Amino acid sequence: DSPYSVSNEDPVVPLPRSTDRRWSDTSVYARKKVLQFWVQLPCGNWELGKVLSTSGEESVVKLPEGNVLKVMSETLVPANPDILDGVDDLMQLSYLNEPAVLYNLEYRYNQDMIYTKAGPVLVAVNPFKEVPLYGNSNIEAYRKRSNESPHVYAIADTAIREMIRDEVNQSIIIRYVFEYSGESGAGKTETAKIAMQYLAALGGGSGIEYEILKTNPILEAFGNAKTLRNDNSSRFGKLIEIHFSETGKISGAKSRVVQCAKGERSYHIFYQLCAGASPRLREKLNLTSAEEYKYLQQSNCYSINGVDDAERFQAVTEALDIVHVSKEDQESVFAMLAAVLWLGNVSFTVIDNENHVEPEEDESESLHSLDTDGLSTVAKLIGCNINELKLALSNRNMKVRNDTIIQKLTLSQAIDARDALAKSIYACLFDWLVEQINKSLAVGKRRTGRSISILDIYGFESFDKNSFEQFCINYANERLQQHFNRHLFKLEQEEYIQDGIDWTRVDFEDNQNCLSLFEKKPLGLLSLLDEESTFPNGTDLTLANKLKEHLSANSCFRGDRGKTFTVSHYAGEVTYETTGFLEKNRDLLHSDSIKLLSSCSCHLPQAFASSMLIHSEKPVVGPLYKAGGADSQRLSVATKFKDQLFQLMQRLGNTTPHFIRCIKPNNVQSPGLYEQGLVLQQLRCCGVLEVSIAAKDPLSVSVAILHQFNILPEMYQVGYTKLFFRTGQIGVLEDTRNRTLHGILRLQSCFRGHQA
Ligand code: AOV
Ligand code: MG
Repeated sequence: DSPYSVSNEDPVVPLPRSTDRRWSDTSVYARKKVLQFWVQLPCGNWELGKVLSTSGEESVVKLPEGNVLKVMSETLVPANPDILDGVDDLMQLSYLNEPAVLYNLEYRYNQDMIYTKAGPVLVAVNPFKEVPLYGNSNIEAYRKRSNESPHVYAIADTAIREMIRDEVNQSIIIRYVFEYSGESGAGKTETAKIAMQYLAALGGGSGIEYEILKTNPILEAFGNAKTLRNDNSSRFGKLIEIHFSETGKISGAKSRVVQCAKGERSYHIFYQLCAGASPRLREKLNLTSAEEYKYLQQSNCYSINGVDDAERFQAVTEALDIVHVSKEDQESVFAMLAAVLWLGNVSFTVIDNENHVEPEEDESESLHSLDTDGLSTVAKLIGCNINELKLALSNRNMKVRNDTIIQKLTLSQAIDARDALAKSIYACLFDWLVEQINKSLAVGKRRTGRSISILDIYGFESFDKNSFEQFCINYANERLQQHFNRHLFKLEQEEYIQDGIDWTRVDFEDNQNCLSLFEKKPLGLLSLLDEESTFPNGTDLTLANKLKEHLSANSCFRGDRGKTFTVSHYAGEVTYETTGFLEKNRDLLHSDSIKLLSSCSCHLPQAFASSMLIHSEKPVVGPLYKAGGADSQRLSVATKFKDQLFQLMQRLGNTTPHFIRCIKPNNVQSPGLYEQGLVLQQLRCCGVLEVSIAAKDPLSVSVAILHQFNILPEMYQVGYTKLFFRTGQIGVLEDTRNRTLHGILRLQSCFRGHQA
């Protein structure tokens, strides 16, 4: 049902735009016996065709269904011989072009071979179904190296071996390329778990590996949410570091999370708590069903297909037991969750002061709360005085010169204050949990061994409207991309130098310019944002104008109309709107709310309050906060994010990286559906194609091969397009080739026998 129909008698002449990387001279390929070509149909898909005849600049091509069409010869792209169908490594393809890569990945995907190498990078195409590639017998096969097809296990295995051999820490960096329209669901988190599974199986025996695997259900319950695109979408980035003792046993682990609030989401744990809490806990927390809570009503979806929330809740509490979070602490955690839910139900009404005359009041309106039921429950759960809670949600202490004045909040300010408090409690709770897990898995003082880190983090994002969150995420990805580029660049260089090949450097795109745009001080995006955030009169518009005024000289920056500006990221252009930037960067939580938390009788809110202030990392003299003055002691959100990112990059900087790129073959989470256009878009953005194609200068590769087979340099000379051999050398090469091919065939038949 191609949108494109041609009759056999009357060849249509579609003339697709010519691009580079295509060939121009059919006769060259005729001599090379290229029989098949890729033809791009107007819909964008590629099809294999045979050239029937060529005249002038045009060729007549026959498609598989028998359709015949006439095309410009220069638009034809050579296809690989059938024998190369489905090779393990894209680098083995004779013709490494976009349709060849697409076809190879699809060919493998259709046979459940979801992993393929692209040189040093592992490409993983999400199968959206169970594939028989995992579990103990497969782990064993990779451990023994009896299975060498590309796999996350193979990557993890290489990481372990290199860690031991080189005594260097390793990292496995899992990323998706570019999210255009929402949550990715490309398979990063699953891939990270598969890698952990392998490491745990190999480094087993100390007992701690079980604990490490149990951190997954906890972090997912508290950090993941169901979204339109992914039933288990991660709302945080994670680096888990697994430590090994000198004897190769796992000795501990540490997780670092990078969080950038992605709006109000309903995390799994809320539904699990509502569905799975025991009657006693329900009563204690005054819990009702998920449908009763405003925060959970927003998505209007209370269950996930095939998931039993009550069962999951039991699994989470068991996992918490295993990582040594005491039952008491677990109850405190659940109390915080209930407090967040009940906060969402606190509502406000505006009352007219003319009817309620209060002498000191000079404003015409003031707020009145509210649903006292919710309020008193929240106060009870966090252990504070109900009146203080009321005040924190409806007033703000402001410091003006040496006086403190009390300002009444407007209705929308009060709603913001309430939501900010709920978000902060949740964010602190998540950080607190990570800290508890880390304590439980701590390596202790005998930290003599090495580690392997696994990074599972969101990729570039570009939505219809891009705000502060995308700004932070894309900045992080720009940094990771540089890490990736530089590593591959180094690998390439090393390989050629090792082979003694005088290699004119292939210039890898460097994104330093874009990073400088973000990081330069004082005139970079982050500095200017922070500066504007400290001005009380700063607005989204003044911020936008300021950026345009100072940054237009950078070629990665473009000032657009009004509040928008565009950044040329590595993966493409993204247009940001400064609406909400300042508020989000200042962090809406007011000192009154922090003060409230620190006054609570429960230990968790107290701990949250002090963690918020200590984060300022400035020497704090005197009381931790002064009324109205605390904001100045807290870091901006962007700066905090940047600090977290730098810590993370520092960890990664000292490791040998291994890269896995997750590819999403369709947008509907369906098995067996491979959309060429979508896959190609991802391959193009992530640099896999560039890396492979750049590395494949045929002449250098040929010379490298000769070197590998010990053909001495005096036995040949290198011309511009050909190698010239001394007499007799070709025979030697042919022999070598026959021997090698035989070896490979033997191996392949062994392997097939093994599989059957
Ligand atoms: P993500 O981490 O990349 O998305 P996930 O790892 O959560 O994506 O994968 C999404 C879904 O794809 C999973 O829930 C599985 O159903 C399926 N899946 C992924 N990998 C595999 C695999 N190897 N085998 C079987 N099914 C798989 V996000 O965190 O949303 O960016 O935000
Ligand atoms: Mg994920």
